[in-house]
Amino acid sequence: MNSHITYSDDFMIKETRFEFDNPSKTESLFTQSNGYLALRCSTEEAYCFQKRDMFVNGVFDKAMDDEVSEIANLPDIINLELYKNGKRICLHSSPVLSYERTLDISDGLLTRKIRQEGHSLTYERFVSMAERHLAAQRVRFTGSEDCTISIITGIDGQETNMGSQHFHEGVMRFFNLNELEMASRTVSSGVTAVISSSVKILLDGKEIGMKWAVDIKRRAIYLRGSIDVKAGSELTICKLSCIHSSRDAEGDGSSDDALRRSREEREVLFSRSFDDLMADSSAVWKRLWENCDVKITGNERDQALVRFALYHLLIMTDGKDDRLGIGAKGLSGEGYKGHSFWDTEIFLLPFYQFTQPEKAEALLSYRWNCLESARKKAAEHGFRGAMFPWESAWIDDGETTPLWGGADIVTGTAMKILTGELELHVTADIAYAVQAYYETTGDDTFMNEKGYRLIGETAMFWASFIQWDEDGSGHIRNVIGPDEYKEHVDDNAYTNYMVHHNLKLALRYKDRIGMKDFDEGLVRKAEEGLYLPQPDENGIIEQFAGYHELMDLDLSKYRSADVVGTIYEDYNMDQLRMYKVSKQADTLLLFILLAHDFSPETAKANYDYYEGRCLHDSSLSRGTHCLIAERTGRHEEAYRFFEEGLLTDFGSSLKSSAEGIHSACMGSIWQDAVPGFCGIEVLDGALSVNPHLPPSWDSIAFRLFYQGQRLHFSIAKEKIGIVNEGSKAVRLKIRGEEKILEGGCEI
Ligand code: IFM
Repeated sequence: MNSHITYSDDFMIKETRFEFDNPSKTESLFTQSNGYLALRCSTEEAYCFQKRDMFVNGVFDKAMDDEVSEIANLPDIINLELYKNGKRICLHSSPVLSYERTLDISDGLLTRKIRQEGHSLTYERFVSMAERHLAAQRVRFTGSEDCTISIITGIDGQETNMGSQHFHEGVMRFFNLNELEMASRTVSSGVTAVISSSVKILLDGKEIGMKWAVDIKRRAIYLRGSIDVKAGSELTICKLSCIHSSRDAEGDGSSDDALRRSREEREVLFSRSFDDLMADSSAVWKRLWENCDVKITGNERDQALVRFALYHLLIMTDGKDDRLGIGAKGLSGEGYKGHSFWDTEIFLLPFYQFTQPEKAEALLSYRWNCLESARKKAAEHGFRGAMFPWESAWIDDGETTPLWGGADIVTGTAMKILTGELELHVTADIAYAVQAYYETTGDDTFMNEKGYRLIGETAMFWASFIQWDEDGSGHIRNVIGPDEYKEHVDDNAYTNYMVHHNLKLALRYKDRIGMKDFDEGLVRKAEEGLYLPQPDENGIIEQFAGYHELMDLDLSKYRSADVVGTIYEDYNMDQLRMYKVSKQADTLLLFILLAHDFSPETAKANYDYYEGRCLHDSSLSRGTHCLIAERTGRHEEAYRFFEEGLLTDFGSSLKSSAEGIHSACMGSIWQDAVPGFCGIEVLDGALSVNPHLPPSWDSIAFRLFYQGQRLHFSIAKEKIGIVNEGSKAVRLKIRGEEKILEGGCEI
């Protein structure tokens, strides 16, 4: 367990000491966001190695021609430096008597309390859940002697994305001598961000007029002022900031409009108090937790870390703008450049469709809004239908996978990243997710407007992509499956089965697809002829054609390493192709996603065969292994994978989350705890429940939406209680037994 970040089951995550050499882990884990605006948890006063990031979801930009579109790091608003009698206050300035930084994940309030020789400080901060453009900070200082406190705080546009500057110099100005404004445009996407901050000073709770000086520098505007503070008096600095962009869904797209909205809204917001704004935000948080909380009794650690995952799931999207996906790191860091992957459809959507179906709908609609660009990608490659990008940013950015990655140990150059070209299964994953969403929600409106068409467009892509052999069999060649340690493979089992599912869905819905160029004949040929690798005499489904001929490798050294990807220190991608070693769950995913197409014996045999050959070098791996171990009766192993998943971000490694938390892993934690250990799935038009709780859990309680009805579950070892809080009946299957639960009733 991590030594400097602790948890408790009352929604508190605490940092007990500041990690000067590695501040980034806390910055990521303690990220605050409302799904639109996000702040990494950097401190007000600057230290080395910090990665200050502020993001507005959807503000993507390409800094240079040879780079890809990425989420742009906005000018920093957090900075707030204090000087006591001319000496800068920081954790080095006088002995620290006590320190703690807490994130209250029930309402997103961050508090840092420092007692130092000569004074004490309390820093508070939140990103409002009620006002999506607002971030608020408050600092309270009390000294043991009379002193003069000088304050420097402002908007600093000198921040970059690891060196790439996404913003022009912009226009900076101030109003009323305590309100700053910076409006700047991204260099290639031309999005204007308007950032404004207002600073108020209070002495012993009473607002005082402060004589500020304003500094305008290169890409930065600051307020500077000093005040005398008597011993024992409390000085409060309250900084409210508003961030708007010309990409905001509610705007008209122009810079002028962003500026106008910013000025209008902040006039109201800046007149309100920190506490008042916080109360509104807390009320929204309360409603979110009501639907999404998972209460576990018997195991304090699991309770706290499941909630920690829920916190991140609640802040990575607000579902209010269907032009936005979820980044692989949410909005908690620059890792993966804010891009969306299949992580959303396979690892995150189950959580949203069961707890906040409107967010799931918005996420699938994001793919819908990317449809034109996906059709373009297919056409450019000579195919039909829609070919979705492996990495996706803004809706018309198209494929955004970078071309170069880490070091190639053999060639001495950077590794070429081929996923953007070859990892195609995302297109079938999207179709899968559309159907899963439909089965859970029964949302006909979405299906009629977007869902059927998405299934048809994706199926058309595959039907045109499949290669035909003389014997009439169809093949999917030269791809990368989920296991990214294997490039240029043919007939990857995961891809082929998911494509087959996509084709089957398209045929099932053929009359509703509403797509002019849907070619039923071609889709049928593909569905009938696509090669599906079958279990061999040992029950094993070959991961791809030729996998069985590969050599085994002793993986113990890599499997026990503290960090992922250490195999790259010994092998490059060409060499990895020769070995039975996988980065993450690949074939095994089939026994979760298409579980009922395979026998339990096949699932077991494949789990035994592939798990030992997997390095779990992706955070997407353990959650899947937990689910399959659970389903195949390996309960202890399932729980071990669950624990490892819980610790992916929260564990002791200081580096693992430096560039952001792992969003898919957060989704997996929920999937393991709820669908996994409670055995929940939609089966033959009913919600099936078949729990097997880990030995250390006494009970679990949570809410789910199914077919538009909110259900409350309370499950103990031998007891399953379900209340239908909705008004319509739902079909359930409890431990295999069918039951109809009327609205307002319980069992
Ligand atoms: O989508 C994943 C992929 O499966 C493994 N590498 C990281 C990506 C983003 O999480």
